[in-house]
Amino acid sequence: MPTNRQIADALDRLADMMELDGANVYKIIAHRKAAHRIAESNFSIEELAREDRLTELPDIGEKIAAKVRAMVETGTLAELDDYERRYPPQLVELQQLQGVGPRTVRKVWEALGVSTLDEMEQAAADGSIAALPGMGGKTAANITRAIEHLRARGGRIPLGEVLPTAEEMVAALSGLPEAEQVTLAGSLRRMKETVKDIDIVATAGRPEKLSEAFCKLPAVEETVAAGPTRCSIRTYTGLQADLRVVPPKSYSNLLQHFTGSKEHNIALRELAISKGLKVSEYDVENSRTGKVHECADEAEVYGLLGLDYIPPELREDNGELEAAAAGKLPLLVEEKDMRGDLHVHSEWSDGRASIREMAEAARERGLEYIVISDHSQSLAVARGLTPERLAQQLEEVARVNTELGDFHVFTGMEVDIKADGKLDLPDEDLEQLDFVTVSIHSGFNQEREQIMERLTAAMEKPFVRCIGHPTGRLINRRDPYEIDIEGVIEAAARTGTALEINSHYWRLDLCDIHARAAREAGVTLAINSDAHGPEDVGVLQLGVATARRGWVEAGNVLNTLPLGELRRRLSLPKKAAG
Ligand code: DGT
Ligand code: CA
Ligand code: ZN
Repeated sequence: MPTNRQIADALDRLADMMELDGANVYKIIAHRKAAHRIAESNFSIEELAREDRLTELPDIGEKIAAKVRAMVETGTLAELDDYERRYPPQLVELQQLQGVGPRTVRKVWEALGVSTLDEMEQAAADGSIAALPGMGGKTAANITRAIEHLRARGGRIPLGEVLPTAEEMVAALSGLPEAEQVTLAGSLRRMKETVKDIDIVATAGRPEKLSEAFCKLPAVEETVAAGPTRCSIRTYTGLQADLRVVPPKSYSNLLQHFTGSKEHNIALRELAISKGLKVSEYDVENSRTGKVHECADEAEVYGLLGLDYIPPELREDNGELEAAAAGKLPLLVEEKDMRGDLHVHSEWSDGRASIREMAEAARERGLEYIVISDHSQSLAVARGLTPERLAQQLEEVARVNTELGDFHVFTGMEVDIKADGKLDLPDEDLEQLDFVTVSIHSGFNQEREQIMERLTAAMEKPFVRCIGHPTGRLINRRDPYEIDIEGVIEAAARTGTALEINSHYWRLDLCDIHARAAREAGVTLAINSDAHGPEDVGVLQLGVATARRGWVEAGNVLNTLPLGELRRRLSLPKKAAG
């Protein structure tokens, strides 16, 4: 009875083994895609296999379907077993090391018999990897760092991969007649960039009914623990979700407790004790009189302690309690403050839709403007624009603007800062654009000084308005390039260049901490979608959440400006505008 997760894992492991073995790359990709499809499916793959309907799914061809069917019948994947007789299965774990390819893993295993993370760590430390032909000290150092990284990141999942499922669960439960209030809690409510699990808090007239319904949601693969007022399930995608159902009178205290963070709660409780109060997940108690107070809402919990209401995104024990006591919490930016999107791709480069389609989708979402910022020529894989094609694009933008009337498309570009530090198009081509964003898409492995020279030289240019995804990190996937973020923030403040908070769920770049530092330095931020299709344009939820976690107010964000004001800003030199 393999679960979706087990089937997907087996296919993924098979792909890993194929990589180790040097198999055809398209074959490997096909297995990975199928594994991904299965892992993302919210219904039983086993049932589908038994009904012989697997090929109805995208990404699953006849050959892979046959393997899955065999696995459902026999419980194992014969091809994987064959590979695992030839290579130690633990080698797969070593392939998860960032920047360590399968060829290296295989070579180190063949030469030194290294097959586990611990052995790899040892071999990198004692010089035996560095001594292998074609490897050297730099390879060994990379391996050491990659191991540290793998150990540190544990099993946390990017927020954007979990939020849709979590929101669907809350919506489904809220729709039940038994439900009164249902809310996300924990790190999801605080919109932390990675999360461990889904926490849901609810009140219901008949709690056991809600718990039952929870265990039967379509996304649920198995029930981990079930009781009338608390239960845990695991979804087909391998996520754990916990539900707590309490009587209405305890709801606000429980929500406050389960929203966390743990650090925030501990600090809050200490503060309470100093005021002769005791905060628990049930109520607030006066230690002297023993009188208990159940709060009607979270604001009351904070109010009893002499604090302003603290939005969930700030509850990390990073100074929010002091600010709330002093009445100095920021008025955080909200999604409804956003008036435009300054980083949008079209089919002119690697986007999937026309300029007009992107503009219309943005207008549907209530925005007033977008900047078309397609890639520049050196990004050949993305069909980046040459000066000639950029000139043609400008004509199309002008045409779209006359057609659209009440919505504005600004001209722009996401210009590559090439590895040698030069911008990808001549200044005279870029000067004519309304809004130029520059980004780094190559030379990731350069030394810090070189990367910083590239970025600061670009920021000195009067027409460069913004740095796109400033650190280049991909959550759980790729480290930032070597960047001195303080230096970038300082240069941005000095030159009046905006820094982007990219809302793509793998990026969230700048991250919350950097966004806060930028805001404190007086840097203007831009919260952008980096959309490549109409479904993504103006979708700024995660970027706004990241900004909020960085204490950012609407006034710190360039694209909260209404169209007329942004036009005026862009007509001024950027320092005066900044
Ligand atoms: P996660 O799941 O690692 O992404 O982060 P959280 O914050 O969702 O943590 P989780 O799920 O372990 O617990 C949910 C909330 O429950 C947490 O934010 C605060 C509260 N909580 C959990 N353990 C403790 C604790 O030991 N002390 C206090 N005061 N609160 C706790
Ligand atoms: Ca949690
Ligand atoms: Zn980019």
